[in-house]
Amino acid sequence: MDASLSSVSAPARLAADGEAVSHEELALATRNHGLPLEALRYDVTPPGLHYVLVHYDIPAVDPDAWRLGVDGLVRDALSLDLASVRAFPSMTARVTMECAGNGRARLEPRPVSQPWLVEAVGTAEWTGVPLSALLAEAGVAAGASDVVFTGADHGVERGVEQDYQRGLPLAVATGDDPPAFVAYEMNGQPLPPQHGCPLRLVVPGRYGMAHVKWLREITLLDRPFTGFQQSVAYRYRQTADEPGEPVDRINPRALLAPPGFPDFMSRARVVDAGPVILTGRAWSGFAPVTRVEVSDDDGRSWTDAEVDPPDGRRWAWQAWRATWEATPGDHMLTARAHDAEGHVQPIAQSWNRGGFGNNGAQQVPVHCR
Ligand SMILES: Nc1nc2c(c(=O)[nH]1)N[C@H]1C(S)=C(S)[C@@H](COP(=O)(O)O)O[C@H]1N2
Ligand SMILES: [Mo]
Repeated sequence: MDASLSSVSAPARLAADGEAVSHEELALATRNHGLPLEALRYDVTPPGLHYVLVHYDIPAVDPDAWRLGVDGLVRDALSLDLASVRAFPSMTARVTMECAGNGRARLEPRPVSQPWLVEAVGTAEWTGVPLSALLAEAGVAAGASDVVFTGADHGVERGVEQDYQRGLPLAVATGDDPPAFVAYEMNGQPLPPQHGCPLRLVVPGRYGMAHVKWLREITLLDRPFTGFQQSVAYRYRQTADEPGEPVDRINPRALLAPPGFPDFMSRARVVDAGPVILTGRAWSGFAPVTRVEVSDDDGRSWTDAEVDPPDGRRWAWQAWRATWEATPGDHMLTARAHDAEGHVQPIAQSWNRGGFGNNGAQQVPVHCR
């Protein structure tokens, strides 16, 4: 590590037994807000309620001067202004995005980083240009196997100064399933600053870190990208020194829109006895959700909810609902999702050093009166 940066950029670490969330984690948590869980009622997350995760700063951007480069192993390198990007045939897709660190704060020991509970998720209607169209225009040269996407934001992380960059195999970048695309609109409006204005990558079904914001360069390589966000961060590891497995697809998860009304501090819910309609959303980056179960006794017994089919919106969350006969007393509501490839959401968190891909079931304490 550069000696001048070692004083400001700490290595990854685990919280000590019983160590509270620090001011540093709180600073990250206030910058990077989650979806208020009641916003699960909207199929498309309204502007401002979609979760936000920014590693460094939101960069200063002049959309009129913006250029998207397509270079590396291509026949004709491109430098496109926004009008040229918008001139390609467009596509629109409703896509659920979730941060790979969702669930991290409940792990024990806790990986010290952005302390998400369960709310690092949102669904937007993104409009843009399929990557395959941009790459066809540039002409992919022989030998190209991978693509690296570079954002305009710059920072230092665990001592490594960098532009935010992520790679994808060419087959994923240009495949139809899912179709990766460069978006310039979110919910029918130009991208807001925090979501990547003026351009971002969208890779449906993949955890958030793949969806590079403030996208300024697309570079074709003849080998996999091995930069920090690919090879150091975003790996499933049990120990600090193993290479680990890459974090990639979104694991299945169901979330409940908390019923009744909340207590200000604890967020515990209050409902009246009798039938309560439970609703929520469920998604999986592997395959459509086929089944959601709910429990009012913290996962000891389960009942099936009714789940909406994906209805052509394969990459968006699916609504579900169930009627719960609430009886006086305290209950712990949970839900779990199953997908068409047989992935079942676990009740307990599965631990890894970065706190990634944790889809342990949500717990919603409810007091019924
Ligand atoms: N350039 C850039 N792109 C980025 C990030 C970033 O810090 N810089 N964060 C990534 C991560 S970790 C997530 S979870 C998503 C969050 O997207 P959102 O803020 O639009 O919800 O953006 C990804 N794209
Ligand atoms: Mo993330």
